[in-house]
Amino acid sequence: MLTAEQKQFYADNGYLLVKGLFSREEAAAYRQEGHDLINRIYQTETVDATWGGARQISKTQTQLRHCHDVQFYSAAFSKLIVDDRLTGAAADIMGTPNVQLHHTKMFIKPPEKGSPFPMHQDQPFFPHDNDSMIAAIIHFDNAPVEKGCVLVVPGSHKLGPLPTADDGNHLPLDKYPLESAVACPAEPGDVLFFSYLTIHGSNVNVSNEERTTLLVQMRDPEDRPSKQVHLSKGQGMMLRGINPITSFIKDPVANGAGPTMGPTMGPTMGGDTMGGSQKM
Ligand SMILES: O=C(O)CCC(=O)C(=O)O
Repeated sequence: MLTAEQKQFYADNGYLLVKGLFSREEAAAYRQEGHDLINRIYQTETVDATWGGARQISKTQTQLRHCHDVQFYSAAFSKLIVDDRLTGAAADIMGTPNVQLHHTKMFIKPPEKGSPFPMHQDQPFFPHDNDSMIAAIIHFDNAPVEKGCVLVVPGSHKLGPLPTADDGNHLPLDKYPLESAVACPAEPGDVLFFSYLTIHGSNVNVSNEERTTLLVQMRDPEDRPSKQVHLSKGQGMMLRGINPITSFIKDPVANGAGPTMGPTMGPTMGGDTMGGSQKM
């Protein structure tokens, strides 16, 4: 799926932006599906998924709309997460034929006030024994710098887990300012892959358009959770290949599957300041 050059770039940098993995037409259709879903949810839910740490970055009041486990709300997303183009690239990056779902989450960063994410590693939220975990951020619309595209620190996946700030699971804001990272502007259909050890974050959406993305977190099924945290209903679903661990069927919780977090986890559970390992 990926070229030798792309694999080498990922190995060196801990991230890879794959241009046009999906067509613009596909991205537009998924965008519509995602916005329809969020509109259905937000008729009854008004939870803002903004992290506590984000409030320290932005002087203005920002907002973030989200939905976890989107494949439980629309079959279009079930098809998307098993798409060969996505899982083939993920398999190449992780160096395994087998790709297992950890969780999905869609974010819509509203225009002019879409919330930032302080720089962080995903590892502290769901540590695993072999660090195979990667994220794939699928862009459903344009994500230039002014829309708060994702920022990464190249090569930071080689540093291992880093100490987090006292008030949450993000990195200290003074040591890891958003300005110090490399921007990954993207177009509809582009997919950004990165390791759960790669330092990343994003800035406020100050444009006049929404930024819509779906993050799919994936792992090698043989890489076991070091802690039983950040469980979700769809966790453990095979997206590609097989699960060599057959005991999973008998003991799904031991392998990481658990109750769904729902579209929103409630205002006291969200973000990086809840004192636990859950995050939006
Ligand atoms: O979508 C973004 O801007 C960043 C999301 C992110 O860093 C995360 O969910 O870990």
